[in-house]
Amino acid sequence: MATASPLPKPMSQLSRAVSEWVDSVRELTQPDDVRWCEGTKAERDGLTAELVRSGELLRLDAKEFPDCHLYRSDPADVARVEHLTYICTRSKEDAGPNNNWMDPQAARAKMRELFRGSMRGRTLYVIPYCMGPVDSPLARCGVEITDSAYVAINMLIMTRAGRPALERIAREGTFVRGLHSTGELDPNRRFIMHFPEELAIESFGSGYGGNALLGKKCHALRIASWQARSEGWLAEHMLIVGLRSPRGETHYIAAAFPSACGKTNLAMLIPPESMPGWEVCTVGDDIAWLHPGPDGRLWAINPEAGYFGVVPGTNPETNRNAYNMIRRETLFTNVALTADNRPWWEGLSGGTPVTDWQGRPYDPANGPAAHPNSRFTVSARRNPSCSPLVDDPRGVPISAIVFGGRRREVAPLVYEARDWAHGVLVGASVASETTAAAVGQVGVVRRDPMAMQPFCGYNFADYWRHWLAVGAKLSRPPRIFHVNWFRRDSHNKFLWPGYGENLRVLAWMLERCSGRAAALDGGIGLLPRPEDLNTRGMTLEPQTLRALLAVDVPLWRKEIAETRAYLEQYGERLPAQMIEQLDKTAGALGR
Ligand code: GTP
Ligand code: SPV
Ligand code: MN
Repeated sequence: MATASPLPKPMSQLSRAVSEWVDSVRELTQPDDVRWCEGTKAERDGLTAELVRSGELLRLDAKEFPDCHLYRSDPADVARVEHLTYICTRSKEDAGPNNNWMDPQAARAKMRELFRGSMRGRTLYVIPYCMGPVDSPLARCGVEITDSAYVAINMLIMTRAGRPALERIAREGTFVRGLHSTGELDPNRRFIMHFPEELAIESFGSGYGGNALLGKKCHALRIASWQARSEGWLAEHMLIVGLRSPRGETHYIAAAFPSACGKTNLAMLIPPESMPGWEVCTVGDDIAWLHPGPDGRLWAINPEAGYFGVVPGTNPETNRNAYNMIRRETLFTNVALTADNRPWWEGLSGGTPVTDWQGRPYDPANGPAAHPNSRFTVSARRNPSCSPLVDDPRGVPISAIVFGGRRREVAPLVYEARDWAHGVLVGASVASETTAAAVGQVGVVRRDPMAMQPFCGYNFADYWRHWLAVGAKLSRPPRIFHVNWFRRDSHNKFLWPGYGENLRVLAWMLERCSGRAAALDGGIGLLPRPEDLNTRGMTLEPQTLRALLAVDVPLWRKEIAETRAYLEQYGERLPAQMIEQLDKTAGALGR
């Protein structure tokens, strides 16, 4: 006799801890309705259709951009707000000079008042999610509560969200609690608070990106970096890319560049035609969780399931795959429109913008047509070079770690650290020109250690100590490199073509990893000689390549003095090894 399969349990009954939390938030915020997200495609399509009906989403030209939509954010809510982002630990020193700090009790009280009644007239969405493959021991779960359907749709694309995540939470009993409300979008009533000791996030008054999609920077970096320290791993602002050389060797590289400095592009790199036989696969484009493995290597998973990428500059010439990826099933935020309802942004060669990102008739006097921090949200599966290993619960083994910044001078195209401890100093010394990814001035050089300045959930001094400790545990540590794709000449032109051509630099790194390539000691670290880089098929003047690989000693002495002054701010908590490594470099450059 056939037995009818039982109806699945309602989501609200799967985890008592989650339900009780939802009830308490409901009481505080007073929503009209509560909806638990199952994580199905039908659910996401339904939410999207609702937002199209309400006018919050605009359907784009179905012929050229099928299943693509445009969302326009509030014009004063277009990027991360670092000055309103806080780490709330019992001890202020645990947050460190690198973070804004608030006493946890004071912060909770302040946020309680903001959240009180904030969801009246709105729907509360409950989004259980898993950062990483749901069956991976390296993955971690969270639940975001939000009153924004736009945020819910983004989370459904960016994470493994829904019933399987909630089932894992019910089994494990722990999860990160992320509470979000858009409030009135008043910049004076906007705060992004983190309580790492309680695994909790409270975000109010913004609906944008890293401020509101709490699985991303808030959970997978700020809270996870705190968890990672106590559990012996690393949560980093890194892409993960796999490279198969013509010899048939596959290596994985993890690279940390500050926001809007080229992670997505490097993760999706297309080999130049003059480098036949190379294959590239993307594991992740923004965040990596790195664990020492039983084999003495470092293993990485990408905790995310989608890309929240910078739109301007994406085109068939810079990256054909990225351009094709966002021509279907993509949610655009703050791009411009052409007369035939196609999305438009700076850097596209065809099309003419008629409506700017704010929905006004386009007028160049108002600035760029698309916001410089306009973004696409798209499933990683849409990436033609997506690695089949994205769902592997073990992750991938990392051969090289790369740090980089956007520097018009000083930093050469590439150099290699002497060893792991020196590599930690190289990472800690990263400085980069600011970009539109965060509110504030663009183009000024600031310190951004490991590209984590906005994202490290605890004191950088403790973080570098932790990096040193993780390295000491690895019998086969990755080699560590530094790159700079953004060096410029006296006419302000980029010296290096970048994008796909960056493979030439990665290829040298892999030759170093295999012990086949030579390097010169340049004082700051090990550099390729011009002839060590494969430049076949490139039009690059020999003097340009020499300039790209030059170490300007007086400029570097100044850089080292600045790094020293920066590190000294961390006082007694700074590991002595950091200054020892700096002294070694200073000594090598001569005083
Ligand atoms: P976040 O999502 O903010 O973390 O940014 P990201 O690090 O992923 O940067 P992304 O790859 O989106 O690139 C940011 C901007 O830099 C885009 O406008 C790119 O077109 C440009 N860019 C990326 N790679 C290169 C490069 O190698 N050379 C040059 N000149 N520009 C690049
Ligand atoms: C970044 O700023 O590094 C991003 C975009 O990746 S956001 O999600 O806003 O953090
Ligand atoms: Mn990023």
